[in-house]
Amino acid sequence: MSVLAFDLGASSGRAVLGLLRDSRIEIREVHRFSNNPVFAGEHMHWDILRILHEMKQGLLRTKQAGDKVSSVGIDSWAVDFGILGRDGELLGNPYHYRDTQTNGVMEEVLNTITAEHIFQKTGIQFLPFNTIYQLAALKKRDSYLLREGAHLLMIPDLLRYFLTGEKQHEFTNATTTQLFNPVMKDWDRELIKQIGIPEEWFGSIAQPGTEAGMLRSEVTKELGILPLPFIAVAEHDTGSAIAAVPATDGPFAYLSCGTWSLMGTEVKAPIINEQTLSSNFTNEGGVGHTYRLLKNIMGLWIFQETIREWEREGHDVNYDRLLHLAEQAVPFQHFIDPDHSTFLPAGNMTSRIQEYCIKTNQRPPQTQGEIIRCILESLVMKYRYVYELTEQVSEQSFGGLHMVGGGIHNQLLCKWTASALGKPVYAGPVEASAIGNIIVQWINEGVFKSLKEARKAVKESFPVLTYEPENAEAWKEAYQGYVKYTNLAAYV
Ligand code: LFR
Repeated sequence: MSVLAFDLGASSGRAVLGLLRDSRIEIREVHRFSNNPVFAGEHMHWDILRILHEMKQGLLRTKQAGDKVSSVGIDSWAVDFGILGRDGELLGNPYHYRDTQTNGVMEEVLNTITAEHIFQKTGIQFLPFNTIYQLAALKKRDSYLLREGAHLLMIPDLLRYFLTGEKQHEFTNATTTQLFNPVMKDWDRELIKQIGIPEEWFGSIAQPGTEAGMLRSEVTKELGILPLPFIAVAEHDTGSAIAAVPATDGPFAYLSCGTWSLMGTEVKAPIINEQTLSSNFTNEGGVGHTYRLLKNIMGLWIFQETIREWEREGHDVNYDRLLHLAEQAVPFQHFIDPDHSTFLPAGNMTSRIQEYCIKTNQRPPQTQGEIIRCILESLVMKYRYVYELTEQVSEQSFGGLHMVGGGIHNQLLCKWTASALGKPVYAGPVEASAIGNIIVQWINEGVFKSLKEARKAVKESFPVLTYEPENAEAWKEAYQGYVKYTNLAAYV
């Protein structure tokens, strides 16, 4: 039976229909909309009601197209949340994880609770915008949310609540808060109390692939549609994307490639030790009781922000032209560490890239081609670094890299990734998070017996392009330069 996936990204959302024809999976986009974060006063917010409105449009268009669906699932970016008041109303607009309210907060928290303690309890990497630090930021500025709030819901939980009336957390997204304890398999209430947040905000947690509410009657009446069950899928988009990696045997390395680049491997239990702590790996919950041992890499964010900046300034930002210019530029001239904290917030990327190069004694890139080349080359060098680190911490070796997500439209990126790694890249499917969302709904329905069986169907249903390394020796040599400059940057 067809199912509907809402896949919400940091800059756009879509409603995607999943259909099965002769055991092949087909997908059809029924609605796409932009998701524009909004600055209101000092803070950056998500326009959550706009997203809800667009999701309703998605339900309506599905009906208008005559498509019958048996269930619905929602996935989105992680870590962000809304707070409900005692009467169940949403209090305020959810903050965007790139909002500056968390500046310096992680460091302050780690002065009172050690990183070892938090990592031992949660196995989650230290990112300044994790839910735990966003909550500590609210506490620090004595936000009214702490006095008035009664319940916390992560973004997909919140949207599901609006549509069904059910308040329920979902496992994969819950793990990203850095407040979930994978050994206790529940919220770490001690940690929640330590940061001064009411523990009543955190309720029961659903596993991906379980039913989590019915479309509420107000919405069925408003849209003139029949009631529909909602499934708690892997509501963290990265969890859904990795569920759709078409790897059917052995340990495998993956890269979910979009605004963020998430690189790692799948493990059966979290790996929590000194090495994963010191190299800041995370253990995020996945489908079928798996965990994603991975690192966040800043990804195409720097590239996208640079293009937005040029667009505002009225420059030609034709995508193919920019990639062509980058390919023509002289290789290996300027390197940045994409994960340097200077690149996290929005705005003026070009000058930040140039400043970074000056501070690390490099000639700053000037032309569009040089700047794009610098961004993409640095990114794939970072991929090599994290790929090798993943092999070390997981004590495995991989024969290549599965790349999934919208970023693989960028063929230059895929080609350079293969060259930088000196290993083949298997690119596909593009719509991995929507497909992962869909297959988990089908696992719930019994269409697939296991994640393994579902991945096999993904492999047989979607094209996967192989990129072989080119000029691997030159890339290997240039990697030393990348390591040198990013080490230097660690001290500026
Ligand atoms: C990717 C993603 C990453 C998470 C980041 C912020 O879309 O979900 O996994 O670290 O967004 O939520």
